[in-house]
Order: sequence, then C-alpha cells, then structure tokens
Amino acid sequence: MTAQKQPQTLSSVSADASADEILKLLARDSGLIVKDFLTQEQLHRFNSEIEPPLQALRPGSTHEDDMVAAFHGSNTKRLTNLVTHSATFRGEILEHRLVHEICDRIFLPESGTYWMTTAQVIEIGPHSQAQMLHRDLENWFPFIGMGPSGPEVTLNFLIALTDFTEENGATRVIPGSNHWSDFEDRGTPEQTIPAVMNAGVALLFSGKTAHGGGANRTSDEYRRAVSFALNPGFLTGEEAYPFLVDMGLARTLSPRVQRLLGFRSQYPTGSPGLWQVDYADLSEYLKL
Ligand SMILES: O=C(O)CCC(=O)C(=O)O
Ligand SMILES: [Fe+2]
Repeated sequence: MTAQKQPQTLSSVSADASADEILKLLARDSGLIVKDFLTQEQLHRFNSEIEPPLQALRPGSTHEDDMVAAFHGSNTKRLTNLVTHSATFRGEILEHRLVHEICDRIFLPESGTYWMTTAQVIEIGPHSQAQMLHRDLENWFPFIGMGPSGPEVTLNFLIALTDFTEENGATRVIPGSNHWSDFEDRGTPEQTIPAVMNAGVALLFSGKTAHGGGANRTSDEYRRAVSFALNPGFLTGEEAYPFLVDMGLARTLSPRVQRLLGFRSQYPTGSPGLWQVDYADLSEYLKL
C-alpha cells in the first residue's frame, strides 16, 4: 500500500484555460475538473438526443463474466455508439477545442496519432454499489507493469450530464495515483475523493489514475455521465466504430473526426502507418 501524500481535492479550471495549465495539473494530480465543458444549451440538446435510446436500454450487464458484469454495474445503463445516436456528440463534443489541444499535446509527441476508444453514456441508478477501483490503462495489460513511467495510453473526458453528488454516485478518484510505483495497487475507497460537479462540467483524467464510479445511495436519482476516452493509434479501442457508424454519416464528418473513429489510417510514432489499405491511407480506399 502506498504511503505517498496525496492532494485532498481536485483542482478545477475553466473551459477557456490554456492547455499548458491543464497539462500541468493533469501531470501532477492525474485528474482535474474542467468547468463549463459543455454549454447548458449543448447539455440539454445532448441529453434529449440520448434520452430515447437510453430509455430503450435495460440496466445491468449482459456480460457472461461475473467480474465484468459487476464492473458494468447491476443498475447501471451503458449506452454505446454515441456517434450514431447524437448529432451533438459527433458534431460538437468530438470537435471540442480542448479535447484536440490536450490530446495533440499528450499523444502526438509520445505515441503519434490517436483515436477514440469509447464514448458511452453511463447512468448509475439508485441503490448501486460503488464500482471497483481500477485504472483505465488496465484495458491494455502490458502498461500495468510499466507503471508511472509508461506512456499515456488513455485520457478520459468524463462529462457530467446530471449534477454529480457524493450521494448519487459521483466518480471517485485517487489524486496522485498516477505516480504510484506499483500499478497493481488500485488503492482503497478511503483514499478516493468524489468528483462533485454540476452537469456540463468534465472530469479529465489519465489512464494511470485509480478511480471508479461511486455508489448511488439515493432512492430516486440517476447519475448520468458520458465517458469519452481516447488512446494512441497503436492500441485497439473498446468500440469498433467503423463497423457501427453508417458510411454515409462518416462522410459528413471532419477529417480529424474521421481519423478519431477509424475511417482514416493511424500513424504511431516510428511507424510508416497502420490501419491502411495496400500501404495507402484508408481514406483513399474509402474515397473520403
Ligand atoms: O461511471 C463512472 O463514474 C466511472 C466509470 C468508469 O470508470 C469505467 O467504466 O471505466
Ligand atoms: Fe474507468
């Protein structure tokens, strides 16, 4: 168990903060709050677009593995394929200035081009237990062993779509856990602090940060977020977006968003290109 001293609060910045300031806090604490990440108008529009598909979902996991099902949450809804479900997501959130600035600064020098691993709504219903603590880099096993000195393999912009309170399941994070020498150590609930924030605010955190969805101890509140995460182009993402998004819709997206979704090739550092067709960019084959 780590004895390292850790900050007791998460720093917060405004959405017009500079990338420099955000990167400094991210490196120091492994997570921070970005206020007004979405405008209230974007928030309402996005919430209304996802409402029908979310209503059609049943809570709980269909996964056969008990551990994974518990991770997904027994009274939690997870709505994937947001690119198809929401014009606000694909046209505005995927184009968010900060997302591109931060990801360019973190991934490009270290790992090369990056793409999206998942964008999913996570709605934690009443009477839910806390999710087990984890680091999102655990999706890519070798990086656990590399510990803090490994590359950044995933950044998560977790945007509150309803107000997050400690009682209704605000995400819990362990600030500073990006620096722990042993990433097998996921910390304990006592070391976590809740990311209490209003709807429209984002929690930005590193794949090296120990965290988990909080317990929803209310009897009638639904805590809703979108988890929007990106990773270097040499790693496989959670969602197979090129197979989910209609080709006609993909053609309407900007080139950088097409790359984020896997409709263009990836150029990891040191590689002449991956995810290609006949050693040419996938976008030529797709006639984008
Ligand atoms: O819902 C949350 O607050 C966090 C979810 C999460 O960390 C995950 O599913 O990886
Ligand atoms: Fe997570």
